[in-house]
Amino acid sequence: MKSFFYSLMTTILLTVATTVSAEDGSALWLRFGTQGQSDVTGVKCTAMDELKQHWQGGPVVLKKQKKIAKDGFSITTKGGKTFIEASNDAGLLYGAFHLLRLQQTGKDVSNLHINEKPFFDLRILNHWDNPNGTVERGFAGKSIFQYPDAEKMKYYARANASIGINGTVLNNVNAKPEALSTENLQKVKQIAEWLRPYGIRTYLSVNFASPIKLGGLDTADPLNPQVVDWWKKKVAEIYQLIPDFGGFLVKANSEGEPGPCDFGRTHAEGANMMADILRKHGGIVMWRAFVYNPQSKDRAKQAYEEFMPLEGQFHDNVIIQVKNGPVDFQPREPYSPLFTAAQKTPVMVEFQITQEYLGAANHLVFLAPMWREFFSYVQPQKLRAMAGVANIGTDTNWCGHHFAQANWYAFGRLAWDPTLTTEYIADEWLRQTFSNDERLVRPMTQVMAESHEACVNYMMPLGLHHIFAGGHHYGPEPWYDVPGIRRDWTPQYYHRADSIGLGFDRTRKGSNAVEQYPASLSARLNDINTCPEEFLAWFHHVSWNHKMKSGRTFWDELCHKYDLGVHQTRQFLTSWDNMKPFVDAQRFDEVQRKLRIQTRDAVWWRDACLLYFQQFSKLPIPNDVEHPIHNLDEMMRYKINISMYENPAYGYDK
Ligand code: GCV
Repeated sequence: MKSFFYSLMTTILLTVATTVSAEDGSALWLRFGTQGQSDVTGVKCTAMDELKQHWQGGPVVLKKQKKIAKDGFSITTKGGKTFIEASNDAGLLYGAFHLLRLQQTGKDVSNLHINEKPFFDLRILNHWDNPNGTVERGFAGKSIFQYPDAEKMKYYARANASIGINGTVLNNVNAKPEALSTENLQKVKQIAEWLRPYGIRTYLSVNFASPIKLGGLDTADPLNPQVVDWWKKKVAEIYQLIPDFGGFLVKANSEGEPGPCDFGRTHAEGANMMADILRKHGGIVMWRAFVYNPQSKDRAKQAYEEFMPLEGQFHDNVIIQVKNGPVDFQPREPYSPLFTAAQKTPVMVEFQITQEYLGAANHLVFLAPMWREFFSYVQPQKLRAMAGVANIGTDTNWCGHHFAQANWYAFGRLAWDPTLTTEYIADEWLRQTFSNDERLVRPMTQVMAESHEACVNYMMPLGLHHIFAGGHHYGPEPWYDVPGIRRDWTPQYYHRADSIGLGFDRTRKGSNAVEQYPASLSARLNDINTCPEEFLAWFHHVSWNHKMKSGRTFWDELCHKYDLGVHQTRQFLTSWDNMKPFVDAQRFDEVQRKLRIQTRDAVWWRDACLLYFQQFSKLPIPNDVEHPIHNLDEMMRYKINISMYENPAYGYDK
């Protein structure tokens, strides 16, 4: 009896161990398991190393083929062999990772005829990492570049290459002049050497006043010959160390950062000065359009107002980097009108992978749907490149939340092919990261696909925006105000709640931001009856009794949306609870804990916002909506004390 019991236990333990082995998320989606043992011949390059180590199928031949587009590849099965062909090493590497992805996701690899090429030439991460190791809006520990080591950098490079990312800006756009110090450039050289074999070029954010702060000059005027000379020497020094250096990313005259306007020059004059110097080395300038000042009547209009008059003035190696929306990475924004208005200025989109405004590394929010929504308005063909503010740090699982890895992954996949659907990317990521078991893949794809809308529902439905707590942007504070603070740094500036209704009037009778959109869209947005309801309070001051498509009043709809968001997150938690048999213990527990935080935070958002807005609507919360336990005073007293460099250890706990 005893021996039967022991053998039964051993069988059970072995079964569990083989189905779900211990994992901590550090492997990301590159969980290749047992070593490859295949015959890989042809071009000796990084692709060959990857395949030799991880490919478990038949013989592979790597070949150069000039006719294939840069970074593109073909994979073909002929006579029992798989041929990967590309015109450059990076293309071979992308082909190798594509083949490995097919293997990992359980696809048939016996008869392949694949041709792929990236949609965007430049697929680049922006790290907001500071020299002291903090990461602005970083929720996954410290900077991976503070004390970089070969092993970590190689893994980072492999992960990026596996999804086609080919550039990285190593430091914060709020750049310290020291980024260009000789000491730092030596470090950048070393990092560039680790990344180069994986097709990744290195870039830096630069401080426009560097000639003053680092060079000791008394001006940084871009038309001053001494200033130009300083930049020339600095750029030459960089290229001597890093011959394939990509170029500069610049945040100028924005949120207190210096820029050409400080010297009476335009953004074009500032950007062109740098671009002309970088051109002969093959470098570019990514010049950010994230500019706004407190005097303007509408922050959402400013990037357009400052950059449209400069149409046609930027030199050809300058790209204007525009955030996806006109304000600032809100849970949902309409697209920035600069994308459709700019005809002569090359533009690229900046998405935010790190969840500054989407629950940090505590909330499961898959961002592919949000980026896909952007592309439903802005044709990818309009864009030169795609940048994403990274969510990567020193945390064991790289991104703070296991599911936040999916956003890094989705960014790379969409930069490669912006037509990939949310479900396709989620499915692909889940299979590689967790398991090919349909019992996990199907329900969790659904959770991921719904998660962005759910977050919008419990944070800022129906076009609401920027009603976050001041500073850390984690929780709700639609009431946030501090004597003397800039109005555009307060939620009231955006929500405009009063006894009549809620929302920012950006119609022709209001700030007229609608005018910045193409005529037919502008007319649709301008009319409260045709404006998409998800943008209603973005473009209109909506009366509390406005009739919605559902037949409810606006107030009732608002209550229902907030409540729906709460119920959706609870459903996500239940779905995850059911995943226990298919997920290793550590990752299961860690995700479960985060989902519990998210469900409580959703209640916090709903109750705080509804109680606050109810003061203005003076209307009851409908009976079929769960009612708050606490009163508004209690909600307003609740604070989380964190800085903009960290993830809250837990969220709402009342
Ligand atoms: C890097 C927002 C963020 C800042 C960020 C800025 C930007 O304001 O809160 O942390 O600064 O955007 O994108 O420059």
